[in-house]
Amino acid sequence: MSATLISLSYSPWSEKARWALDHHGVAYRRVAYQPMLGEPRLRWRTKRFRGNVSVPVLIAGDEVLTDSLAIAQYADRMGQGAPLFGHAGMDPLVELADRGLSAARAAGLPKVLDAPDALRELVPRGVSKVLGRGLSAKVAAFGVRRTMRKYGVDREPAAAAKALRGCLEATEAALAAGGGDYVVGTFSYADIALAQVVNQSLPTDAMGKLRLSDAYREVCFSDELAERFSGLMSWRDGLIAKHR
Ligand SMILES: N[C@@H](CCC(=O)N[C@@H](CS)C(=O)NCC(=O)O)C(=O)O
Repeated sequence: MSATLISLSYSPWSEKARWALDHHGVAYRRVAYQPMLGEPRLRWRTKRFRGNVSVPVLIAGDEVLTDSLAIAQYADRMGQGAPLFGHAGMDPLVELADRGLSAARAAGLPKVLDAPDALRELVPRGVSKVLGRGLSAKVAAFGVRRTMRKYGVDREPAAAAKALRGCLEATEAALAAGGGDYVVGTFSYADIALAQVVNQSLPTDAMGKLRLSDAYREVCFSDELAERFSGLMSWRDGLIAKHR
């Protein structure tokens, strides 16, 4: 029986897991997670009745993997493709990507709160039809505030924006040291993880299987950042074209 991946279509953490599984040709059934509404079922399936739960989650036989890194390592153990782990120098870069994604979330969510269209796009279509535009935005804002509390996100995003910029600079330096194509010289999970940071800070519509809404892209995209980090955007696009 194939594994089940519970994931969010627009989440970079979910995309890291999907990319690693797909790279290795590991078969899985995809179940869409709905924040808030899906939480009781997620708790039941993972048997985690206390504390925070998040996606992606992979259920493979008796194994329940509740973290994107653990799922990618599982894919490396089970799969057929070239190894994504075990390359010299990659661990600090995977950690850099973790910090970058947290910073991207902290920089992006407060902006989403001020963008009614981006908020409405978070509500499933069937639900927003029933609620109407105004109420949909209110319900989504409630969900976004809850996510901000859950992940300790401040309403003031300046520090996060600075941390995100630092992460992009460090990615650029790693890429130069790795020879320009891959951060450790060969395709690895560190590339997958750092490409998500680039996606979250400079989203375009060519992002492989990650589904960000148009309104969210508009909220997060910055021309100044795009000009400064155009090389990283080209790198991300090339990586997706070749490996996704
Ligand atoms: N450590 C986790 C973090 C995953 C994470 O932050 N997931 C968020 C992604 S948006 C999530 O589940 N959000 C929905 C929620 O918290 O309800 C991993 O790398 O898998």
